[in-house]
Amino acid sequence: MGSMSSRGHQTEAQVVMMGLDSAGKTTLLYKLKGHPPLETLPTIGFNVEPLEAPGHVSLTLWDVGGQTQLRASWKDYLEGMDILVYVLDSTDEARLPEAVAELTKVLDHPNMASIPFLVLANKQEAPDALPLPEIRDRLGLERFPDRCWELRACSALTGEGLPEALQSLRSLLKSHSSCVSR
Ligand code: G3D
Repeated sequence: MGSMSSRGHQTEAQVVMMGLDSAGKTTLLYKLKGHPPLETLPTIGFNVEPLEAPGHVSLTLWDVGGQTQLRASWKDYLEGMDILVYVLDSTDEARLPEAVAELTKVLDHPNMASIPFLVLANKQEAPDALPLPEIRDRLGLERFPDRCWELRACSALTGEGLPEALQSLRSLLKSHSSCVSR
């Protein structure tokens, strides 16, 4: 179970961000932090950054490397997390089945049983991005009717969709207690 806490109006939460390599996790992390675009290198291990989100939400974001050889350690990051953000590259149709299979593996882990999750269909500004309804169909998340989750379109490059993604994050964190009691 997570370590979410409230101090007055402030909510503090641990957020783990996963997804295949090149999905855009590091770019997203830096965009949310307000850093200018930077050249990213594949994440070996993890990046961790604090983030003050609107609505008095104080997040600690764990950006976990997504290369094949690092995925076996994903489960180690689930302990103590309040929410999972799973980032998809909407332009990478070829690896979408692999991305869905990896997400399913994470969701099947016992530590994820009561944790809400937000799927971000990233790179939506790209002309070859798969549209959100198609991604929704291909994810097949209806298989998890008793879980708290949302799917959002965004672009870590332009920042489009990120305020809405943070809004979803906030409402999923609020629903955390009802997920736990299920
Ligand atoms: P990762 O941390 O998930 O491995 P990165 O992914 O953040 O390193 O991003 C991988 C590549 O995708 C980078 O390009 C980055 O600029 C690009 N990218 C990230 N987000 C977006 C987005 O929203 N739109 C588009 N078009 N590209 C994005 P390079 O060329 O440096 O490999």
